[in-house]
This record gives sequence, structure tokens and C-alpha cells, in this order.
Amino acid sequence: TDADMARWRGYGLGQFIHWGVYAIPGGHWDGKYYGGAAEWIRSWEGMPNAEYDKLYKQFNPVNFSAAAWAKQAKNMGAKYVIITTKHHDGFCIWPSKYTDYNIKNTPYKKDILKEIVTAYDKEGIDVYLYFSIIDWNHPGYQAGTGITPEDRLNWSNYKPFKTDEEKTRYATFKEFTRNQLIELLTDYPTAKGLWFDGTWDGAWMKEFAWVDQLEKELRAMRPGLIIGSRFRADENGKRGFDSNGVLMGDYEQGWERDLPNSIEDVHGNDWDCVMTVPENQWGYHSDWRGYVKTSDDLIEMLVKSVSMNGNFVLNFGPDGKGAIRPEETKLAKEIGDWMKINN
Ligand code: JFZ
Repeated sequence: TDADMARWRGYGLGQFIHWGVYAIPGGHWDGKYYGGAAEWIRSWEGMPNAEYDKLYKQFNPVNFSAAAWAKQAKNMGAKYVIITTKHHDGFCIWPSKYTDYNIKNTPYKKDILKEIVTAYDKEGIDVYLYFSIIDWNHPGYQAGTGITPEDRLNWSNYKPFKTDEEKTRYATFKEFTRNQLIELLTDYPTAKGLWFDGTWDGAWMKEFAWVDQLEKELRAMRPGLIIGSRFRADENGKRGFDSNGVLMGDYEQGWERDLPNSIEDVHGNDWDCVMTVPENQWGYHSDWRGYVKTSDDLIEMLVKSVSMNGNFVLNFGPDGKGAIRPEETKLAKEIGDWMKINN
């Protein structure tokens, strides 16, 4: 509704959190440094499923405090948070009924998503749920290439489905996805919106009509729900715009780690920019290399975003024990100090 979008436009600064079992290896596996995004280690390192399965069995974040995270976000001046409920690896930080690959089956056991939603609600920070369509854990995902479980890890391997068996398997994945989204909206009723990722997957893009219907269903379930443009892709694979160039969704999710040059570039659309501190790491990587942004860099991006009618969302990647790293804590404090003077 207009009131919900008016609230969204007022955010300015948000916090993004990427947290999952990939935080345990932190960009290293088998004694080797891994230079790609730490949350992609399962895929680009070709980690066998048996190896990756060891991670959730040891996920026990003893330093995790949702209240401390929420307080830090509040002091930074963030008005909303986007939290990864399920990244591409398929691990769910809530006790989903539809897969065993979830927090309940870790040593930690407790519903992390509930802890986070409760803590941020308490600070008056709106919660948005990041949800990946890509799911390397589900047997029906990318049925067209799913000869071995490892085949599913490489989304660029996608081939159109040929057999009925493949189509049937993908149908189970669609149903699973729909069930999980309904589950999230039902069990976390205060969440304000969904932030989608991984919809560039070839199979999903061919499901245009089905996705359209699902979006209508979710919106009917929760009036005022905010959904970004990346949920849908047109038949040509152009994410988030229909064939007439009209935005599909409440705001444009296209300015990832990038800012428009001028207000003309945003074509009157609402938009967000999600940003990493190091170059290409969202999940926790124990060894940041290359250019790391300073608080001055980030404040400049925030000011530019807000001046061009966008929201700026700064990413944090807590470690495998649940602590936010000191570098990020320092940046959050510096940005917060600036916000207090200039808000
Ligand atoms: C995706 C993920 O693969 C990544 O791990 C992280 O979660 C990020 C927020 O989203 O990466 C993307 C998605 C879209 C673009 C680039 C990277 N894009 O549109 O340019």
C-alpha cells in the first residue's frame, strides 16, 4: 500500500546480514584460501555434499546475541534489516517443516530467525526476509541438470528440461518454494517484506506465469507486503522489468554494489543498493583481501543513495560463532556517530 511504501522510502539506511553455515569455514576449506564469495564455497569449490553436511552438524553459535546485533544496528542508524533466511546452499535458519536442513537439526536447535525478528522488532527496526530461489540442497532444484547432487551446484550448467520426469521433479521444487514462503509469512507475521535472490536461475525464469500467480498469492496473504523486483524475470531473462520496461515489484533491486550516476538513471522508480564492505564477500570470510571500504566511502554512498531516492543497505557477515567482526563493529559505530549529527 502507499503507506507501506512511504515507510520504506523513509528508511534511508538499512542493515543486511548474511549468516549461515558457510560462516564456519569462513572462506577456507581443506587448508586452502578461497578467494570467491565465502557464502558460495559449496558451489565454486565443488565441495562434496558429504563435506558440506558436516557444517550444519557443528553449527553452534555460542556468541550469538540477537539483542546485541539489533542494538548495534539501531546505534548505526539503520531503520530496517534484511536477514538471509535461506541462502543458495539451502540451509534454513528457521525450523522449516519442509526440509530437515534447518536450524532445529544443528547443536544450536533454537529458532534463530525468531530470535532475530523479536530483537529487531523490539528496537523498532523493520525486518525483511532474504530468500534464495536457488537451493543447492533440494533434489528438485534444476532437475534438468540434476544427474548427481553436485551437478545442481553450478547454476550456469542449466539446460532446459527435456523429459516429463525432469518437469515433475522441478514441480516438487516449485511446491516446496511456495510452501516455504507461505510458512515464513505465517510464522513471522511482523516481517514487512521479502528480498529475493537467485531468481536468475534458468528454470525459474521460464516459470513467469506461475511466479506471477505466487506473488499475487503472497500479497493477498499479507496486504502491504513489500516485494522487490528481483522476484520475477521476464521471458527474456531481464530481471524485474516487463517487456515494456515497466518495473515489476515495489522497488528496483538492480543497483547491487553499484550506484546510479544520476537521478535520471532511476527512471522514477524506488530502488535499493545493497553493499559489501570488502570487495565481494557477503558471508563471513576470515581473511579479507583487496580494497576494503572506509566509513567515509560508505557514508558518501549512503548520501548519494538517499539524494537519488534510494535506500542504502550495508552488509554484515557474522562469524560461525555468531559474533560481528571488529572491523564491521567499528564501521557501524563511525557511521552511527555521523548519523547522530547529520540525520
Ligand atoms: C547474490 C548472491 O549470489 C550473493 O551471494 C549475495 O547474497 C548477493 C546479495 O546476491 O549475488 C548477486 C546477485 C545479483 C547481482 C550480482 C550478485 N546482480 O544483479 O548484479
